[in-house]
Amino acid sequence: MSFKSTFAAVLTASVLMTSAAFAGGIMVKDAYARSARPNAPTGAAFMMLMNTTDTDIKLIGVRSDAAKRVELHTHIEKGEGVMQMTQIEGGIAILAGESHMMKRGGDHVMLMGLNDPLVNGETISVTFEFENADDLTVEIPVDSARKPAKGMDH
Ligand SMILES: [Cu+2]
Repeated sequence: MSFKSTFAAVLTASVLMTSAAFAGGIMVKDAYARSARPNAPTGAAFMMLMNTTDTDIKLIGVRSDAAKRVELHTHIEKGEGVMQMTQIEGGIAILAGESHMMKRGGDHVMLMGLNDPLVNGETISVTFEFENADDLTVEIPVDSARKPAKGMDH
């Protein structure tokens, strides 16, 4: 990805999220969604969740019209380098003043039964539900070509 398009994506994301971020105390940064291949029935979304408050906040769920089922997933090591996806039980704690990365090979938002295939350049709307903060809806750009920050692919 070129510097120019990266900059544009970051700019778009920050403009979209500025107002929501202060409402709920959670800021979502650098979000993107992708499918492993075109027309795949599933996809995933990745982002950084920043807790801008001085109280721990727990992410307890996600929902989206983009897919029939939306879940918080993580990867667990099954031994011998084999990773398996599993649904996260009990939510994800985002500690006061800290951030939590939802990234490839780690925690992620799983989109199962996509209503439409994810198309690069389009956006999907994802709502994050917190135990002790307002819901936060984020427009997440689709970028299936994006390389993982590091580590394994989804
Ligand atoms: Cu998953």
